[in-house]
Amino acid sequence: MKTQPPIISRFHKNPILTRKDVPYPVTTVHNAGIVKHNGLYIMLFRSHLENGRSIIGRADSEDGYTFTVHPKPFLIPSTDTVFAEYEAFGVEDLRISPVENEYLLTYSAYSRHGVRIALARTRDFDHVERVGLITQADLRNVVIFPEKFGGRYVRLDRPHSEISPWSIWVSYSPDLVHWGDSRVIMKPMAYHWDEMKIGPGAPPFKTAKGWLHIYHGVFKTMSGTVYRLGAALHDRLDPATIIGVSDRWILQPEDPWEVTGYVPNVVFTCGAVPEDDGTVKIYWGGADTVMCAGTAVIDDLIACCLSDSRPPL
Ligand code: BMA
Repeated sequence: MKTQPPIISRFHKNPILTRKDVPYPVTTVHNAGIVKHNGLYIMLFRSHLENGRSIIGRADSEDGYTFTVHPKPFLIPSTDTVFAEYEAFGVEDLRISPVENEYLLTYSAYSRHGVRIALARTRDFDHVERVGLITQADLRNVVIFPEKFGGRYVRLDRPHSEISPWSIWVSYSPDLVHWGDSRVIMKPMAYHWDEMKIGPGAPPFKTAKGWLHIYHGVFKTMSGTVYRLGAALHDRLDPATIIGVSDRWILQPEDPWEVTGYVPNVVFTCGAVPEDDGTVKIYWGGADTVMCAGTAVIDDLIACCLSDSRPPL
């Protein structure tokens, strides 16, 4: 049988960013949130320090591929108030959601109490204000929809329990601080490429057919796990309703810097930028070590979700 053509075309000069591009000492550059702000691509990437803890750096680009890293990190563990207690072991995997006139930043905050999600806001990427710690332990991978629904913010999150491992849930908030009305909307599928766990990836973006969400799915093999990317389409008016989930993955580790690195066999996304020409630039960390980019035609991703679909639950 002929294999299907790739949905995502990798940029020919991947990886687009490595630790060698960073002017302060780090051991990795990966899992970056990204957005286009006033025509400039702003990437907020995660780096491991030599003590094994993570911070967030900033890199800017005019074309979405060639990035220049700022001389100083963008976000390091807070030394203030309650955030200091819960960010003490590092900040990781930041996502950027444009909502109304600001950008909401969600990231994993690690401490001796576990991992939880912190939320910050910015309008210009120069001034950042921490808003709150918006989950208990142990949750990671929260993405906020770029629009409010019925006056409320909506997020996808990822609780885990032995009974229902690592699934995607939806929660709502009137004020970004208090979240509730939570329910599960998508689960890993048994004996499938995402059977071990799934988690929110890039903040969803709006298309003519619904909100497109690029998520990650994990498969456990005899020699470790494989992280791949998949696509799900959510209803335009009710994002808790999933219209279709692509049965096949849209990206898997293949390039040497995705297959080998700090954590082998990982492609992990925290950001995608839809363009006016009907394509989307997708960014992913390769093997928790470098940043990579690729493009896809948005209609192709939608087609995967609608015509080659598997049940979300
Ligand atoms: C997940 C997170 C990600 C990481 C991935 C692969 O659990 O820690 O940050 O990219 O594992 O190591």
